[in-house]
Amino acid sequence: MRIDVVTIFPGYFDALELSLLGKARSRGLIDVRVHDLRDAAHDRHRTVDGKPAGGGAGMVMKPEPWGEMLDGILAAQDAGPDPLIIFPSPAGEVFDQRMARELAGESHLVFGCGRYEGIDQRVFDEYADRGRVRLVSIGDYVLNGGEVATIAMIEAIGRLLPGVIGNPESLVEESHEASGGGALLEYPSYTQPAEWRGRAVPPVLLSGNHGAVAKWRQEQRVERTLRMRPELLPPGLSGGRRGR
Ligand code: 6GU
Repeated sequence: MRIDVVTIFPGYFDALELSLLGKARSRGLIDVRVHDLRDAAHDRHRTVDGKPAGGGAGMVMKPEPWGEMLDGILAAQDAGPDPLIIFPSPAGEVFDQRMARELAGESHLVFGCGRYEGIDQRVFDEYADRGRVRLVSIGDYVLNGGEVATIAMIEAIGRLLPGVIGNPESLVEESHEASGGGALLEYPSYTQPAEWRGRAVPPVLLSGNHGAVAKWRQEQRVERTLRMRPELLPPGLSGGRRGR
């Protein structure tokens, strides 16, 4: 998968060189390129923002640097056949595991990270007319810009790409993955020692009874989901307690 990121803070994306994603990049599974928006701002101060038309607080990102940068990325010889441009925005559709899976099927993603009060609306309109654009939020809270949201999305998407995670089995049982028995939260995990500070590993996990372990884990998933995220429970697993 090819990923381009446009930002005025390229340093945020140094984090993508770490851990699994860093390994996936060095193995050529993900090709991430980070572009400094200011490289497309040509005045003496490399200005990327201006006062909001109509007045009001804060600053808005100017359209010209965005146009030059995105045109360059889309015109590159090695651009994907039908790139998807994602603008992280608290005003967008909410990112979840389903969207991560959907985006993991794309061949070329372009993330446009806005700062200040946002990007001039004409940038969205221009690229929506010319191709595919999505505004995506990572949750109902406000960040200072799209960078941290983009890192979260790249990590969620990247780990779903074939070959990135050594053991694909570890993907199926985790929280929010429907293939592991409904979109339930993950069960609690334990390792050695069998007792720590007077706290024992649940005996069933040391019983060697695989059926009993599977049953216990499923019960834990349902119980946890009911307690933490009742709205995720499929009807039938809730014991009729949904919304009560
Ligand atoms: Cl994608 N951007 C910003 N600035 N804030 C957010 C967000 C995105 N998602 C949640 N809050």
